[in-house]
Amino acid sequence: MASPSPSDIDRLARDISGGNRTVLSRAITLIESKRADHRHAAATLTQALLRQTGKAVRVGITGAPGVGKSTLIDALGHKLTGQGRKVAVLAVDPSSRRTGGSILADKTRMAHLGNDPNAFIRPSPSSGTLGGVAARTRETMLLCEAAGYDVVLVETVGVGQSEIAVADMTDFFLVLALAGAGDELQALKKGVVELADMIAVNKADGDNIARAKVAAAQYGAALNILAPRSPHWSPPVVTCSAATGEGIEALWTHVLEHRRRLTASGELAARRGEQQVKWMWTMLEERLFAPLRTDRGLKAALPRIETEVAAGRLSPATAVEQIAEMLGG
Ligand SMILES: Nc1nc2c(ncn2[C@@H]2O[C@H](COP(=O)(O)OP(=O)(O)OP(=O)(O)O)[C@@H](O)[C@H]2O)c(=O)[nH]1
Ligand SMILES: [Mg+2]
Repeated sequence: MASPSPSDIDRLARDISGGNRTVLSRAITLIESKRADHRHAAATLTQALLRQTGKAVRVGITGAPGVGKSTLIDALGHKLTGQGRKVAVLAVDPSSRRTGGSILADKTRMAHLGNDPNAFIRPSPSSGTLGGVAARTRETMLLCEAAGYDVVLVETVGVGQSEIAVADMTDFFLVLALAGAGDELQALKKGVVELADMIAVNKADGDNIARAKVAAAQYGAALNILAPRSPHWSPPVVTCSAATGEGIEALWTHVLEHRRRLTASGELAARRGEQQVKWMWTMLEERLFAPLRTDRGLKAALPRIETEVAAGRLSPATAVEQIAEMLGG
């Protein structure tokens, strides 16, 4: 892609505000680019659109692989577009878990939304550090808001730190769980539950309904002993079936009620302000650390320096001096 001129960026901004999906996709590619001139153009673009952002209901959705996140997003998203909403679906998946074909995989799993003119599905940026991938997704979310999407659903698999990044870019964090197999305790151990604004035990259909209800009761008991994330909200535990659609409407009602309460108390605005500052630091760190990952000389020298430090031949302080010198000060 050529380097966009200021007038190109003006045009991009106008077309995005007008809801042009092709241009939105192109602008996201700009955001995901590693080229410095693209980064600069992307930053100018998001700044130009900033006033038109922030209006969406931002929901993060996590849960173990296969718990039904994509299926739930498809069912919920379809319901919402049916109510006249415009829904953007994004993902944060920095692992190489998905290679090639990921768009296809997600679009096939999202049979309804994949063909819905009021839905926009964009898979996770595919490479980079978690901080970098998540920052790109957050900027993409802003562009989608400027393009008129008023619900943004961000999927992330619950196996690492990516849940925290997604909780930090959304207003409501939904943890999906399953009944049985000690899953309840695992989720608790990983600390994901502390971030949850709601837990939904999915696949509550067929023979599984009773077991799902038992699991929900266990989660409820576990949540009771944790300090809630907000003084204005006790995270509910519900059961649902993304496959049959049972419980999906109720789930959304909780999201809206949460929003009503946190808006009234001023907590939503405060949370978003804190998130913005946090992202500034994440992106700054990302930028300052970039030479460590890209500079050839440094990349070659770092393993040796590490070995020397580990062996006690080089003090960490001297190592830092050496690295800083190579970084140019
Ligand atoms: N019975 C039943 N099956 C479901 C339900 N939701 C999802 N599934 C099935 O579970 C499997 C995994 O669903 P996905 O929606 O792809 O799960 P995911 O959490 O997005 O998975 P990853 O993206 O790989 O982490 C698919 O075969 C779905 O059809 C449900 O509510 N009930
Ligand atoms: Mg999925």
